[in-house]
Amino acid sequence: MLSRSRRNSSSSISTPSWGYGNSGTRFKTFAWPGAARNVAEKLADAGYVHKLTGVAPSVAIHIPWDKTDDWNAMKQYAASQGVSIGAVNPNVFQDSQYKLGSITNPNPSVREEAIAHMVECCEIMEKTGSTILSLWFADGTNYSGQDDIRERKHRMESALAETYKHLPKNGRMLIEYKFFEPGFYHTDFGDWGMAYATALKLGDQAEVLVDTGHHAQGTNIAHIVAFLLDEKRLGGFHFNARRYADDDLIVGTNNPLELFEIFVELVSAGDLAKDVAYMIDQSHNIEPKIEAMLQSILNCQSAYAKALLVDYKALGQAQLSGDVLGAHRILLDAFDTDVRPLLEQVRIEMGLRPDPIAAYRDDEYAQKVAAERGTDSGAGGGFPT
Ligand code: RM4
Ligand code: MN
Ligand code: MN
Repeated sequence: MLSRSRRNSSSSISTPSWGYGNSGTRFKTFAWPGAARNVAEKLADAGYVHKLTGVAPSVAIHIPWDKTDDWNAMKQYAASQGVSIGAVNPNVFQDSQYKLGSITNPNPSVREEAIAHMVECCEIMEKTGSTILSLWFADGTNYSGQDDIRERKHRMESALAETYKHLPKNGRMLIEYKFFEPGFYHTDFGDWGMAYATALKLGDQAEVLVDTGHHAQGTNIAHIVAFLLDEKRLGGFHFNARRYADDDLIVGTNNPLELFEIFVELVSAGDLAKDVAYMIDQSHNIEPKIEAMLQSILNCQSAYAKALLVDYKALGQAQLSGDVLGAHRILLDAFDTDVRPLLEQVRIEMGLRPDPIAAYRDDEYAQKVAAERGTDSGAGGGFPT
């Protein structure tokens, strides 16, 4: 995501359609003037973000939030906005029948519905040219004894095996995990190990997706990343920042060092990281949506650029000689470098404005869409008032 000259997956990052619309907490959704109201507006905003940054050429979609009856038209429209359709995310958590789970539900007919939806998403991949089926399940329980955990595991494995058969030839299934919420006793994919073990059973097209917001306090995510890279099962990321829970804040804002450490693992793994899909998974509550997305991309670029500056040769020598703090300082030297001038230079070479946020603030896009789209009165959300 640094420059055109490094054209592999690390040169780009995907933005989520849901990050452009109104979203909030369970207390309140504050409507943002000009927030995208439908998938066309989301794609237009994503196209604008790509125009300013040059590194966000695809948009992840969530089904049914972004459902259309003419996928070809959506694909064409996305192309007209300068973007393509990225990961397809099935939604098996919002319908009433999913109260006790989707693919792990004790009721076989609910499981069938969930599988049918995922198969439909595989078809959407074919129609839109997407290569990623991105799976996250709200499945879990709230109380010990509520359901048979091993039975649920079997149900989940058989549902994913069925879905796997429908992946497009070049398609990948990325399995996301989360240690809590909405299930609080257990979640069926509680950590990376469960996602990894399942991916191994399914086959080469199944990999693990690391959402940076889905770990317990203090978890070393860089370690998980290194392990999965080495096992060739790191499929991709959902970037965001967390302080307490699954906060979905702007990535890199509250723990830039952690983000840098993750990128160090990716850069030092070389070709092992070449197919990793970089995606943002954020929903913005009080922030301007487009500006939040721009800031997220910039923060990822900074972390990546700093990771590229690490003197890996010297690092290896320090490690072998047991120079604990010397090795650590080699990382800090890179982390403490101001990479903004370098990134500005890269953007100028790409024909872009050096500072995408300044460009956005000087431009009239935000005012234009606010005037056209208005402030959505339906964005109440939260507890009923
Ligand atoms: C989950 C998870 C998924 C996202 C949903 C909306 O916490 O991060 O990736 O699709 O939220
Ligand atoms: Mn996620
Ligand atoms: Mn999440």
